[in-house]
Order: sequence, then structure tokens, then C-alpha cells
Amino acid sequence: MSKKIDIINGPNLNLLGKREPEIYGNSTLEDINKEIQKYASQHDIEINFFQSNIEGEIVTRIQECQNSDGLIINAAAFTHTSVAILDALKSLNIPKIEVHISNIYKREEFRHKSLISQSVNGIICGFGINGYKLAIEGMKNILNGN
Ligand code: CA2
Repeated sequence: MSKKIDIINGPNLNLLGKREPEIYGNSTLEDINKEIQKYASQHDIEINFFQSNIEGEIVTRIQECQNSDGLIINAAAFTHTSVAILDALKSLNIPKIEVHISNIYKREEFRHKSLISQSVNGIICGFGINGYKLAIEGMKNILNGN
């Protein structure tokens, strides 16, 4: 049976491909989602995409993932600030992977601390937009018990 994975992207990631290409690349979020969709269908995985600039909407979406098989989340700037997102992730009882497009440890010091990392199975960071595909690969392994 196919697996259901949710992907949540946080604030400003709707601007991907439109600004700061030197950090985040040239692909738009739509391009990235299409590529992920293609990769996922080759692996019999169904993906639900969600992006929001609003913290409370992300909390609500996380709460709605209870019946999903796994969650991949790039909480963007909320990674470094949001206890609300941490609490929502902690109470979600499915495998979770945190993704960052950039290597947050090579950037400003305030990005070195992720409040949400303690609630996830693993973290992928610094691999550009390929990080999302790596996360799906990692999630497949978790779901298959590898
Ligand atoms: O590297 C990542 O994926 C981040 O989660 C991206 C966040 C940043 O606050 C985190 O520290 C690391 C920022 C996303 C903003 O995305 C933009 C994309 C294009 C233009 C402007 C912002």
C-alpha cells in the first residue's frame, strides 16, 4: 500500500527562485514540489504539500498530520524561534524529518540553534533543494524499519 507523507514549508519559502538565488537556488517552490511529486510517485508515495507564512497555520497543519505516515518539515525562520511548532511536533506521533536547504551552521549564529530538532527523527541540511528528496529517502527507510 502506498505511504502518505506530508511536506510542510514555512515562512518566505514561497519566495524560492524569486529572491536570494545565491543562497536558495533558482527553483521556485512549485518547481521543487513538481520534482518531489515525480520522485515520490516513482516510489509509490503520496505527498501532501503545504506552505504557510503564518505560525498558527503551521501548528494546525501539523496537528492534522496524525493520519499521515510521515512528516517532512522546513519550518524556515520559525525553526529558530517557535516553541508552538516544537510542541505541535512533540505531540505528533509519526516519524518526522527536519529539512534546511542551506547549511544553517555556516550562516549567522542565530540560525545555529533549532528549537524543533529535539522532536524529529533526523535532520537534513545544506544539500540545497535535493534535501527534500533525501528526506523522502530517509523517511522510506524509517517506514521500512531500516
Ligand atoms: O535553509 C533553509 O531551508 C532555512 O530553513 C530557510 C529559512 C531560514 O530562515 C532558515 O534559517 C534556514 C528562510 C527561508 C526564506 O526563503 C527565502 C527564499 C527566497 C528568497 C527569500 C527567502
